[in-house]
Amino acid sequence: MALTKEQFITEFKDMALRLYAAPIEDLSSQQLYQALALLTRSYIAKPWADTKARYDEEETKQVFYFSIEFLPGRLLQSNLLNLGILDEVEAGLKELDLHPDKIFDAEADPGLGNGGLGRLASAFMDAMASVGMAGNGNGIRYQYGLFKQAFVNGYQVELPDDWMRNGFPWETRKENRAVTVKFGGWVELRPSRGGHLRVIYHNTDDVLAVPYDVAMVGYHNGVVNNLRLWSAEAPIHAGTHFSLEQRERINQITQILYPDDSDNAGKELRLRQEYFFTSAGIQSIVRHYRRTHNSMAGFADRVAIHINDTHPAMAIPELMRVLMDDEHVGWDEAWRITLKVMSYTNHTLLSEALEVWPIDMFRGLLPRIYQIVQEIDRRFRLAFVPQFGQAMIDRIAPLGNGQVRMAYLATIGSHAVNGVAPLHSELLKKDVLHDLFQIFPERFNNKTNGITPRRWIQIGDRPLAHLLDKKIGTAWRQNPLALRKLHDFIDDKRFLSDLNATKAENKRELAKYIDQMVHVKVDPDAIFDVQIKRLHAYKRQLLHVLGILDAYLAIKRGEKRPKRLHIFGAKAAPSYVYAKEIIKVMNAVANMVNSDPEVSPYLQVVFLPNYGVTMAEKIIPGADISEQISTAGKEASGTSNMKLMSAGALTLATLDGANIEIKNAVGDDNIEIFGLTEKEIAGYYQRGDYRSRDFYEKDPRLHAVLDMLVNGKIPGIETEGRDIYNALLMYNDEYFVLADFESYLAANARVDKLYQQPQLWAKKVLVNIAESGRFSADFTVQRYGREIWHVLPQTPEDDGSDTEG
Ligand code: CR6
Repeated sequence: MALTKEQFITEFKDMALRLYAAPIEDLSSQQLYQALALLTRSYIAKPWADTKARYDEEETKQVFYFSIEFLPGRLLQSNLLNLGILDEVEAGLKELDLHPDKIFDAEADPGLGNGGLGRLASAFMDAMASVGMAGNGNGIRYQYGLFKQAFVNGYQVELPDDWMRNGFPWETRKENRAVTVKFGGWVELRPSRGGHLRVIYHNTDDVLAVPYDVAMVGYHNGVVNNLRLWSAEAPIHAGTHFSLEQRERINQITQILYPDDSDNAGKELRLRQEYFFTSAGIQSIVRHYRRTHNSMAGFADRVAIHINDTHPAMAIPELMRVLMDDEHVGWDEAWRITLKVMSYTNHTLLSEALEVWPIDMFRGLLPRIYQIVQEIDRRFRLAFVPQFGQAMIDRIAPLGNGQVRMAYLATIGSHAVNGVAPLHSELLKKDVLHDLFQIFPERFNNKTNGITPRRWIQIGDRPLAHLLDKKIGTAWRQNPLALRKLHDFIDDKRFLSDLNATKAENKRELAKYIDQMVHVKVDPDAIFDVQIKRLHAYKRQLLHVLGILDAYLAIKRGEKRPKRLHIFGAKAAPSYVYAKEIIKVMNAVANMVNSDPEVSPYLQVVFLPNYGVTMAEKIIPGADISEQISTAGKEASGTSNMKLMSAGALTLATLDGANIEIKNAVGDDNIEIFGLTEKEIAGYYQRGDYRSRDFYEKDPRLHAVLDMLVNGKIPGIETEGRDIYNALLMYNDEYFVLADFESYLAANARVDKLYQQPQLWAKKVLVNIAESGRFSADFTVQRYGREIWHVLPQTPEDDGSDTEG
């Protein structure tokens, strides 16, 4: 859109006055933010309505991305950027003597997700709008987002995240689009006079699902898509009164986000949440379709529904229910439509994260859905037992072991199933979904995750963005593959030193931020070594900590090393005891290191509390090293690896998840790889001959750092140090930390050496930035669009990627 600075100033003052009956000089940052957000929203309203009208008029096939998590990050800057008016607005604010950053910082970050999975969903929303795809989100409007993390005496404490306290100016309540979701009770099936089945519900608990829509603004293309978040309310039936307790129970459904990452929270409330937003989404999609069509026959040509992990897998029986019970479609036709509409992404190989529900709970809460799952199960067995045998079908049928097995249900009811990086997609076929792959090989495919460089570079890393504009023009802002032009300057000494200077500037900014956050003065000339992601044993923050302890001991012995600053950001699931013990140890190590005057000139450690999207925007531009050190075969993809690479950090990595593709993209010389491969680890499992104690006994450096966990040298970790020590030595180190220790140290030593050669380092930075474009989520959603959702032409344009597995 076009907007001059002068126009903006007039309209902004006007908006502020209307809202607060006061001149802007009298307003708080929060009030200025609200006024600016509302003004921005007013610019979005028309293209939002127009986009919707156009989709309806042209009968565009629409994608609905069902996800129990979204992590959109702050929206003000991103919306201004995508509208094409960020520069004008910032110039206008400055002319009014206001600080744009102060206003942007007043925005709450909606933490409606745990980690990578939720952030991916939001990256896809931004990408779909930006490539002009008709893509809508469907999720939950949690009253409280992921907990706010604080450290008390080094321990994680969880505080409520009251993110809507000041309201959420980007949402629009659509109470006229509410639907009713039914729980519990019992169902009666009765043949009706017309010959079809009549389903009569008795004694159900009804919940009103009220949608709140959030605009998803495309980048410079006038497209505005919709993210629909559902809120649970008591229905307004004439004659029915709800007690306070009943209301409380209903409101609870959308009150909190389950804070579990890579773990299955098998709780009835979670099941309620899942059915709630899934049923509401399906009902509203079908209702919208039926407004302009008098049968469901063409539904699958107009609608694609994507199941982001299994939390919305109930979309399959729910669509069957609506098709059969409400629309009177027969089973076979309903199943044909459902298969064509549904597709599913798996995000994990960890068995503890695969969702299963006890049949009793499932049947009690969702009697009609259970009947349909039973029928899916029955027909599946009937169809495939003859060819594949009872034993195999028993293993993978939707119902088994007294459970409803969601990953199997999702695979059986979708026409496409994908993993999120080539290794992960291969392992799905080999392990977790192996038997189903035998039956439905054509459904399996890979779609490597992506990120949105608009947020991470254009907004998050302004100094780099400007340097790029100056050197290679602005084409990369529209098409990140244009970053490859940087290769032309690999020998341009001036540019290489500009790259280093840009990083140095970002590191000074980050140092200030760290000081504000945790009151530690860090040296901006140190190597900034970053690990930011959820705390999980398989991600091996612990390996990183053991590396720090080794450096500590070396410095104590008088060894000189280039200075390193280790930066951590990580939340642990509140019930994940081991992860919280690791956090305590990390904080204790940070304290010990930072307060030791012999050590801190060479080594510092900061653990920033409450990591989230907004904090990531501050950390990533200042990173020199990106630690991606999960046990090979455990990290499905990772996405912080892609973000950090695009900011020119060098990846220190195991051959896991998308690290492998990063390596293929930048070449072996521009990444530091270490550790066991997935195959080697599988070998240990098969033979059963991993003995962590052997590594402890034969490696004196390892011996020394492990002893530090229990010998009192690190103050305050008596219990935690002992538990971790035992996990590594007595319980045989499930994640192969000890096996990878030596090669991890060697890789770190190579990094230290490299960093001594600034020009060589800058070349590696350059290659990483240059090759990061392929990981843009714009390309990822286009691949989904062509190959899974069939909303884009089938002819693949060359996006220059070799990421298909
Ligand atoms: N925890 C994977 O572990 C992947 C994201 C997004 C995860 C991670 O490797 O990048 O999904 N899995 O695909 C789940 O959440 C189940 C994650 O974020």
